[in-house]
Amino acid sequence: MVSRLVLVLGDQLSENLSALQAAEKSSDVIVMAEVAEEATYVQHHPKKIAFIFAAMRKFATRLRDAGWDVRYTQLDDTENAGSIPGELLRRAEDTGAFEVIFTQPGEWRLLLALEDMPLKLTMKTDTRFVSTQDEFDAWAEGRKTLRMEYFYRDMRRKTGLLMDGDDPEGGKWNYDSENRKPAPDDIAFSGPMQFTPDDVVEEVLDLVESRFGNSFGRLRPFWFATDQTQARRALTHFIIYALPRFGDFQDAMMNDNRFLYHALISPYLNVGLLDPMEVCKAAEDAYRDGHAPLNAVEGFIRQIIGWREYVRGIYFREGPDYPRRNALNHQRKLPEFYWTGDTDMNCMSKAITQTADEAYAHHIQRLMVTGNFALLAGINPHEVQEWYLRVYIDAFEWVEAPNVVGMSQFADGGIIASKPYVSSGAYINRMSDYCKSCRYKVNDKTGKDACPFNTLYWHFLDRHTDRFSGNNRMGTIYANWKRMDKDRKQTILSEAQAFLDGMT
Ligand code: FAD
Ligand code: DLZ
Ligand code: SF4
Repeated sequence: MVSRLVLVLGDQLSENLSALQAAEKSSDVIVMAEVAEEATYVQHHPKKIAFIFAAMRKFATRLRDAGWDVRYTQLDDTENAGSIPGELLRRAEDTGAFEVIFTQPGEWRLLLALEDMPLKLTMKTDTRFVSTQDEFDAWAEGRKTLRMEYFYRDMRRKTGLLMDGDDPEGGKWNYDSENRKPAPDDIAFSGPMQFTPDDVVEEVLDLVESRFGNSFGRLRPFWFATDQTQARRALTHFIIYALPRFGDFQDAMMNDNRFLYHALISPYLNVGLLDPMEVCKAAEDAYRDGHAPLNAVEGFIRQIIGWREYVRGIYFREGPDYPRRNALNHQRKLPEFYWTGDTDMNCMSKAITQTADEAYAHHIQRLMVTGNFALLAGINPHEVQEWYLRVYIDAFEWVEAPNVVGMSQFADGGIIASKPYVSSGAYINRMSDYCKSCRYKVNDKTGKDACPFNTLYWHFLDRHTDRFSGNNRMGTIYANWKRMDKDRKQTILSEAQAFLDGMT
């Protein structure tokens, strides 16, 4: 007699998952299911669906090899109930189980659907994070502002990573000021480790092609790791060949190099093929062995035990309405070129085309190109949020929504960002070689060739004067705007408006 079902979701592919830890191999049954509802609640990039299905199938095999009874449903199985709750109910009927153990899912949507089920539910904390939600909430309680930097310092103390007794290694907590070098002439790193699809992956690719082939994005070539061994090899490859220069060029962007010195491990971390502490310890070892400098290793570790943990804390603290916030009341619809890359703005075209091909763009492309443009243009943040959730292989709402709604679009009213991440073309020109091959001229502030980021920048600041002119980090910018000649201001604003009006 089966006593309980144990749910393992597509982003819970870790042997140390709390639900598995709480289960009995001899009597419990694991439920894993490829379901239409998860594959279509947004129209994901085909690479993302393929990655998750392939990794799920391989993880199921691993669990079976370890002696678990796994009931796995493939997408095209005729009895597939189409949703996670539906599959649990079907398996409960088949097995006679009336209790489900599950680890807290990473999205409110699914958490609320599971809580609605007519079965006995035992939800376990997701222990694959450095911080618990209770810890985060306790840290946040009573603070006027929730700046990541202070949370990050607590995580350094908690983990002992890059600590020298009670002090930060090297005497400073944060080496970001050393990590802003512009795009170099060339890159010595040949990119992330790529894997040739095996039979399991090929079968999934055929399935995804037939069912989701018309979605935004290219399915093939597909080279991502789909199991823990491969993901660990990809991590080692990054640590050896890219980490030493990760810090220097973390914010740079290049026409002919899509990955620079980035790790491309977010999909592996987010579905559980890599553990955050394992990743950070590998990076710290590289520093202690003299292989990688402190600015690179600290910058890398901060992204993982700082930003990654912090955004998760914010997502669950703020509640299910967070992804729909719109503090700046931006209502413009997402322009069509976000789906085609068909725009004369070279930076946008490059970031979008790359996203379609790879289901990946690095942080600064997401924040300072596509995100910056959407914010300047006043695009509805919910449409922007859905776009990011659809197009990136690493997108799960707990990490995607705070980055988009909070950090990038300022739509949470400033919980995450102390000021909006907006810039004119000058920033993009400084950090990339995009402007050299653009039909617009980055140094033109007005006129038919002027870079649209230049006029839109002032248009944004002007229309949000009431909200931001008193922000002490934006005082100089507003003083410059105020000093500007009235006619020039008018020209800038009307050119920006004409650009917006011409956008479809
Ligand atoms: P690297 O640059 O090599 O960094 C190493 C790791 O640090 C990443 O793998 C990631 O796990 C972590 N990390 C870095 N920055 C962040 C961050 N801001 N928040 C959380 N973790 C971070 N990351 C996602 O995992 N999923 C998303 O859906 C996502 N959406 C984003 C949307 C916007 C608008 C922005 C600005 C950022 C978003 N990020 C997201 C954060 C970041 O861009 C990606 O984590 C990173 O680009 C992944 O590539 P990488 O592994 O090469 O990262
Ligand atoms: C993203 C995703 C997709 C595309 N498909 C599945 C699936 O078929 N089965 C599954 O268990 N999980 C899938 N996932 C991941 C879930 O959407 C994810 O677990 C929730 O959004 C919570 O983070
Ligand atoms: Fe982008 Fe403007 Fe540079 Fe063109 S000139 S690449 S639009 S920042």
